[in-house]
Amino acid sequence: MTSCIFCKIVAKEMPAKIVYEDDTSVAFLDINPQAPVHILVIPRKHFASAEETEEADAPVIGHLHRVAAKLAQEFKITDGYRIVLNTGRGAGQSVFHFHLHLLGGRIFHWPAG
Ligand code: DGP
Repeated sequence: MTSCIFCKIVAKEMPAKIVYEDDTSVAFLDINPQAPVHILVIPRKHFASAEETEEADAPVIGHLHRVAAKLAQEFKITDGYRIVLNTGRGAGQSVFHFHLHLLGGRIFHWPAG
């Protein structure tokens, strides 16, 4: 999708601090970190949000979670980390290309705000 900033990061048309990439996913540091470790894990394929996913996307979504878990080990935040999937403006989604937030390195409270 040409107007999508995350598609531009995937295509390397926009800079980002990429920490991992493979055939289906790209992970990079969030530009506005909310924790000492704040990484976005996204699919190369564009879908706007969880609301737009189809059954065929399930393996990709599962893979993103595996990537997040591996990055949690690499970034040494396995004491306690949070994977967040904001879906829709009411939940704070501001970029409409599916992405997992991987947050760690601080204490998290529950329920989330
Ligand atoms: P959300 O609000 O759940 O849609 O999260 C979008 C996140 O994306 C937000 O934490 C800030 C981050 N972000 C927005 N634009 C850019 C960008 O151009 N580069 C990077 N690295 N992160 C971005």
